[in-house]
Amino acid sequence: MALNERIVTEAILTEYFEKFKNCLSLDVAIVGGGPSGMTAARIMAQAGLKVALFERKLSIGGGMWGGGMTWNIIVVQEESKHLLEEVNLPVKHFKDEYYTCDAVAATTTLASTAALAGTQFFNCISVEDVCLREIDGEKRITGIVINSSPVEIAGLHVDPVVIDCKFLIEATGHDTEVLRTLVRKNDIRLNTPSGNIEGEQSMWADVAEANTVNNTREVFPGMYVCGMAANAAFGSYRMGPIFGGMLLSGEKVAKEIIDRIANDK
Ligand code: 48F
Repeated sequence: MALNERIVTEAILTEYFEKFKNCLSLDVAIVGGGPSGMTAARIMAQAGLKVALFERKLSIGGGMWGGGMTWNIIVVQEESKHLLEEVNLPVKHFKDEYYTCDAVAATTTLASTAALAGTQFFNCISVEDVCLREIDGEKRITGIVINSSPVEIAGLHVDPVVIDCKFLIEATGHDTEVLRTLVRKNDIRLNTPSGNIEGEQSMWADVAEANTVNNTREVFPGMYVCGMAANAAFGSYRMGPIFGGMLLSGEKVAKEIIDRIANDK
């Protein structure tokens, strides 16, 4: 039978918009497909939550593809290597508490295991704002405002659409873009020492790695920060090409939200 291009188009349209429609009301919307967001996505999807991950770029993976300075090897510490091993990634002991893994294998496997666990991926979509509501006298996040990345990149004046979520995970990395938009547009106070975004500091890997996990928390009702966004929100250091803190941060945010949703039922 001759190939029918119209059916190919119909298949894409039908399946994509069915997926989109099924995601109009999420348990968790993750913004940013770096190592912390992908790890959180996998663990929450495995726990049966309805999770979607929104990534501005075509490729999922954030800053993990290039290891350090494009030398595509990542380094993790002993206490985080289980998060690579549980998705069957080969992890090699280097020395002392340091382990290495191929950056491309790690990035593709974290994305693949999250997808196969049930995470719905929306790449090439930018989150440009959030929805705020006053519930029981408290303002909280109730959704995300999304647009097509090509629309954003071209600077076209096209209105976005909305997806509801019980929780939003801000995993946009160093720029904390979604949190910045929340603070810029609204007269609100964050759960940080100053009530504002504290800002990322220069390189100090030892302190930064531990702080990434400590700073992974609810920064505003309904919104958690993880990965580098957690350090930027709560004012800690950068750590460069060591990825253990990112993976552990994704694990922590996933477990906290799984517990919150279970307790709300
Ligand atoms: O920066 P990124 O990899 O986040 P992460 O999980 O990991 C940080 C490390 O890669 C590295 C590091 C490790 O030691 O310091 O930098 O904290 O990934 C963030 C992703 O979010 C996307 C962006 O394209 C990237 O892939 N992103 C940023 N803003 C938006 C967004 C947005 N508004 N909408 C959708 N995606």
